[in-house]
Amino acid sequence: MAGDWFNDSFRSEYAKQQESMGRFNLAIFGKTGVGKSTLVNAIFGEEIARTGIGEPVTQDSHLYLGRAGNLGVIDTKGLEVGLDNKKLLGELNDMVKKSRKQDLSEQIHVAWYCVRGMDRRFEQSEAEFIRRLDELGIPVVLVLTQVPLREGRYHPDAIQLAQQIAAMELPIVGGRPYLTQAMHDAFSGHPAHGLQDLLDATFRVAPDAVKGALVAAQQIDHKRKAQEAQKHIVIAAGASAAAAASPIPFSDAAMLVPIQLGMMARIAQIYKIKFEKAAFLAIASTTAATQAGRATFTGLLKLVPGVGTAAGGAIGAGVASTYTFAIGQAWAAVCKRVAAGKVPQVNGVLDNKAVHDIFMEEFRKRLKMRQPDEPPAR
Ligand SMILES: Nc1nc2c(ncn2[C@@H]2O[C@H](COP(=O)(O)OP(=O)(O)O)[C@@H](O)[C@H]2O)c(=O)[nH]1
Ligand SMILES: [Mg+2]
Repeated sequence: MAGDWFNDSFRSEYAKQQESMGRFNLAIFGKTGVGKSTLVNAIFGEEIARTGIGEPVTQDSHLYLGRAGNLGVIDTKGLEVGLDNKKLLGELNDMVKKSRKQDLSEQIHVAWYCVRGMDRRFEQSEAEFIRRLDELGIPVVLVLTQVPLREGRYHPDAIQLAQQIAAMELPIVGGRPYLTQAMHDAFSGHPAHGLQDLLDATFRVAPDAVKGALVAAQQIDHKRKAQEAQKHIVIAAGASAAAAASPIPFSDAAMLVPIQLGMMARIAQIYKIKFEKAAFLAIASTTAATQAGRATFTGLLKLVPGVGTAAGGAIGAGVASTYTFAIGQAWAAVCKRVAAGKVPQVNGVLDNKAVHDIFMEEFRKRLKMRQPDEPPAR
């Protein structure tokens, strides 16, 4: 089957990229009902909610790890912060110590400590819990949840609580609570608020090596996704230029394919597109599997200016990088549109032709642009 090489290669690149992105792990604390799960859903989407609370991190543990894609959420079940601090902190201590010997992707990177903004109470036992989290080396973002906002003003009770907490000089990110509302408030008609600030604070303290996973896992900051996609397009274009540093014969352009598939797999994951869907989209975009295999993928190469006229059909660094760059931009355009739900469907299935058109339009557009490393046309 013509499609087999494509599916197999793409699957392997997808797995490699998933592995290299790792997992961002968020621990979430606060009393039952303050809105922890709602907040996680608002920022990371429904997928994490569908996985349920997850698995206990060890046998008999009250800490549960739920995983979805590049995200891990550590939640508590059966113990309450404030009431069961000793037991809870004991279990956390065990988890942190054990995970220090493991990969960064197994560690807790950031904690959100949630307090309902209208509760008017923040107990000493909660402050103590936060200090202990800090001592365990976990950055704590303090979140006030369900804070009413009207005509640009927070509810005075929430402001008062925020000031009271800030005055305690706790080891919290930014030195103050983050005021949020995770849902559209049907009563005041006010939309959700404070989520981007909370996410930005989380980015500030997340380890660099898992920031990519955090970019992919969150679903409210589209700009960060676009920037992350650009970063990987530039990397892949550079790798393609290096591969063709001494010009390669046209027939060897297949050596660029793994670079391009890796880039496409990475971008798909930045936009939370699962393998099966990504493979379908990639085939629709490039028509790679509908014709005679690998050579078809490189068939797009014929559209790159300069290729047809190059002596002996050789591909140099400039052409290779332009080619990969244009594929990256075209693919990012497809992923972005799909993630936004803006690609037409036919009988509940994404429309092949529409996907191909989005890809080709962007691809051709990018080929017309001069690349930064290309000498001006004479
Ligand atoms: N209006 C409003 N309701 C919320 C908000 N966050 C949570 N809720 C509601 O509060 C209840 C408890 O939320 P949940 O996320 O399950 O709390 P958890 O126990 O801390 O995980 C649910 O009925 C939510 O719909 C919010 O930001 N605004
Ligand atoms: Mg919950």
